[in-house]
Amino acid sequence: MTDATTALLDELRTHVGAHHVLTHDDPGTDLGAWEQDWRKRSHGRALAVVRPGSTAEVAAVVAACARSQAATGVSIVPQGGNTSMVVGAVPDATGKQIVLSLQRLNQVLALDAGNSTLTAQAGCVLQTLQHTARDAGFLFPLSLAAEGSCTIGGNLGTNAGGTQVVRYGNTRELCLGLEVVTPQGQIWNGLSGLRKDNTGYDLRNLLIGAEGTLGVITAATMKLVPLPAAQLTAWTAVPSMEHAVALLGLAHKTLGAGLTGFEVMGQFALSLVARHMPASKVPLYETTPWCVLLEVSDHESEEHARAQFERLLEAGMEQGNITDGVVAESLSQAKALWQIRENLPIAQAMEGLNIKHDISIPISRIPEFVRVTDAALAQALPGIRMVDFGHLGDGNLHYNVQAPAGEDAAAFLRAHETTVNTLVFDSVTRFGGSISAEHGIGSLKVDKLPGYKSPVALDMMRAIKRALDPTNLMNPGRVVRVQV
Ligand code: FAD
Ligand code: 2HG
Ligand code: ZN
Repeated sequence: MTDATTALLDELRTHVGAHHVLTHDDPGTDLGAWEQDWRKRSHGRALAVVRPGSTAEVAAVVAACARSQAATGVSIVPQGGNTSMVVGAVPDATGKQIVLSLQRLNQVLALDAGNSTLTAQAGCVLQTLQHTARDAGFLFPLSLAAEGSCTIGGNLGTNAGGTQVVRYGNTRELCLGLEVVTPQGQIWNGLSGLRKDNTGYDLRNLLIGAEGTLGVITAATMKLVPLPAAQLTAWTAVPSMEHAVALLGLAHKTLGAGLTGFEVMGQFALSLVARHMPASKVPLYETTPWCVLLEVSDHESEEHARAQFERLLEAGMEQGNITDGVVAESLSQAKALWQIRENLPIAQAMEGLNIKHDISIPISRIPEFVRVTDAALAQALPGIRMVDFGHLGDGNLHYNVQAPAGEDAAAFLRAHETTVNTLVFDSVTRFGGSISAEHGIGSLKVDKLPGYKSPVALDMMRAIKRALDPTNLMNPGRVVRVQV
């Protein structure tokens, strides 16, 4: 370690306290939890994991790193819950990156009932925001399977989607203000809670979805909505993706703004839950290619919601879009159905390493996309297994690929991941879609993006990155590569 690096680590200890600067040299310290990503796609080596306890400490850490960068070559990887799907929050292998963990900034700061807003520090776990809102009679509607460990800072960093976007929008739509530490270590307090503010460039929306490349989000003011009087869940069997899309149209018409979730799940994907989590009783999947999970929220009453749902299911059956279905009779039944859906990523991980896609396509074109792309993949790589599921209500599919049964998954990925990605992304492009609808670019897709994004858009992105972070201190090699 050079003198400059030793001096930097000493300075960081003075800012956050010695026991919040963790290094490999500390006896008995294992940094694996911060260095290994959730999907086990990358295990890097950090110079240190630094755990500030306040915004001022985050600013001091960033400023110290910025000052020493020329001498040390250090850079910063912001990390929340480390549930990134695209290797966005772990260090690379150089041993020169600081993991800036936001986990100690975990407080809800304020709930303004009159303004229907909640302000929380960036390291606050999503579930804490949900519970705090509920205790005050509100709903915080961001919902995803990682909600017990992902943080609001990470949700904002990735502009996370989840299972209620069809009604409430992505994280960006739920955010009214941010507090941010800039790459120079300055603090921007934009926690206004205002619903309207046209005083120039929208810095809040620029920082959201920037994956930690433009600054560190330290706190956020989020919108709350009234708690619905009732929420109901239905699980249906549908005979094809065409029918699933037709059912979505019918659900919009019948339920109006009440349609809160519309998730599609392929037979093979569900079979993985049944195999790896035998305690979950997966309904209907054995005899149908697709199941759809629907959620309605109602501001009148449970009876009203049930009547609407029954109307939808009857019409769906008459039109042949649904072949069978169940409406959850209790909250615990509804939870069990959602649990099956939310367990899909874990069941897929239990099946082995895999190739994930979080693509979006205009909804009307999804059936043809799936047919054409499934066929092309099957021809290119006979035996591969498609783990398809996702947020059909938002036109967002997790069009995932698992190695052929019995084949070594790591070897399959090494040999074929590029072929699979290229084939899928080319097809997405032909269908007018996006190669990432929710998980972001991270480092897994950073070298793919230039092939699928307009060069003009990429130039603007690089110009923004260079203007805000001219020395490439913040999460380099993520989203867009720049030369400094
Ligand atoms: P991390 O993984 O720690 O970080 C993610 C990115 O944000 C990184 O680039 C990181 O540098 C940056 N970042 C983190 N904190 C900050 C901060 N304070 N300031 C600036 N940048 C920051 N995503 C969806 O969109 N929809 C889903 O339905 C969904 N389901 C998931 C289910 C499972 C089981 C898992 C494991 C992941 C899922 N994800 C989903 C992916 C993941 O993006 C989200 O879980 C979440 O948004 C990441 O939050 P995190 O705190 O774990 O962030
Ligand atoms: C989900 O919708 C997440 O469950 C994860 O976005 C998707 O595992 C996946 O591919
Ligand atoms: Zn998703």
